[in-house]
Amino acid sequence: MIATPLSWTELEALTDFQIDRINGPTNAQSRLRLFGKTESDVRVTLYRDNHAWCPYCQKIWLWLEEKQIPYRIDKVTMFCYGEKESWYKRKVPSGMLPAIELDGRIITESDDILIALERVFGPLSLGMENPKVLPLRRLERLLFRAWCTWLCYPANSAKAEQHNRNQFISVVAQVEAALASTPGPYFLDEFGTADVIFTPYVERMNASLFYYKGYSMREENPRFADWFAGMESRSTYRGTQSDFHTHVHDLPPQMGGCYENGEPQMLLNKARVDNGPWAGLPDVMYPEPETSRAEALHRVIKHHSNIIKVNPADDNLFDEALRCALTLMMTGEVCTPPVGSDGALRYLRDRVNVPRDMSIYAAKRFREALEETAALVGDSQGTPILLKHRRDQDPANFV
Ligand SMILES: N[C@@H](CCC(=O)N[C@@H](CS)C(=O)NCC(=O)O)C(=O)O
Repeated sequence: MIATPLSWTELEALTDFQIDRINGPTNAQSRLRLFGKTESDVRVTLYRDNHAWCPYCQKIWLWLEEKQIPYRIDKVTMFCYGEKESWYKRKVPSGMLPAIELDGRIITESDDILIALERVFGPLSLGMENPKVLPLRRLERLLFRAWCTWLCYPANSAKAEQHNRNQFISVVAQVEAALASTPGPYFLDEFGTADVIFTPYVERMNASLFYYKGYSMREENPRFADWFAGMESRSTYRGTQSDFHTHVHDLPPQMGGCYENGEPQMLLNKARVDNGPWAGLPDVMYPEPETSRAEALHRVIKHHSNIIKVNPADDNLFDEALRCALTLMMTGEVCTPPVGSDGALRYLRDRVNVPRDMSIYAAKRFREALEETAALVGDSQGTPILLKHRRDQDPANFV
């Protein structure tokens, strides 16, 4: 028997996913975080990007979550996704993110923000200017520069590519040595500021080098592997964590380009990140929560009319195709979507953004269901993801 897709009402009955956005676990959708305190305790507003992409914002976000400081979140559009809000330009004329408002005072520059927050709320373990943290902050910048040199500039010969790779790997060895000098998984004896500082770019390095260079930072470096596992044991980090697919397609417009090396392992990794299977990729290693499918369904139902509206395909055709994918994800029943919907399903598969839309395992389940459903009717791909800007993801379409 050929299954017919469930209706939106029937699908809605299959998820009871909900989290407490104010006092519950870290998540990208919150606008207010209280950690059991009251609104009158809020002294901080964090201005961060709508896409939960900005690495400097992730640093402040993670710090506030770890310290459990009550705060508000106001989301702002980054230039490459759409129009910057005029209210934000009045507050921060450069439009740069992140910024915070602390007791009515605007502060920009992520390091200055952390120092200002430490002065009011105390450091997260050892602070930004502690003599044990300062050399680690310098090491993080060294790693960042070696990564940019390898990833973001075209190497004009195999020798130059090898040189850039060796240079990056020699800095990674220094970071491995720093991690090995403490008994636990973190940079210092206990989790703290140094780990927060390394997190955003190490996550982006792990993704981008896997995809563009065939190099698996997490799998090839045992101390980094332990550090990632330590980070993934924290619900704060899990709430901010992105996946390989999101990072590798968000980075090029932000970094001014990412350059593939064309090596066999790179080509395999690229195909896997783009087309799946997404389960088992080294972007996440903690066990999958039981709620991942229910979370994906809940998030898609909430935004389904805008998801259908922005999709290049005919609305009715895509509505049915999307319900086929969701039916498969929730019930295992295979529903053949309308002929011609394969490109539309893959368009969405390529635009699920983690953690903005849903958490990492939910996105893997959803991408998988979209791909399996698309494959029933063809191999058309969606409109390619742009390299210069991502206005296909303009948050204005989802208000
Ligand atoms: N040095 C700054 C860098 C911040 C930065 O580069 N922010 C980027 C996003 S990652 C930005 O706001 N760009 C403007 C935009 O894209 O709208 C800091 O540490 O806060």
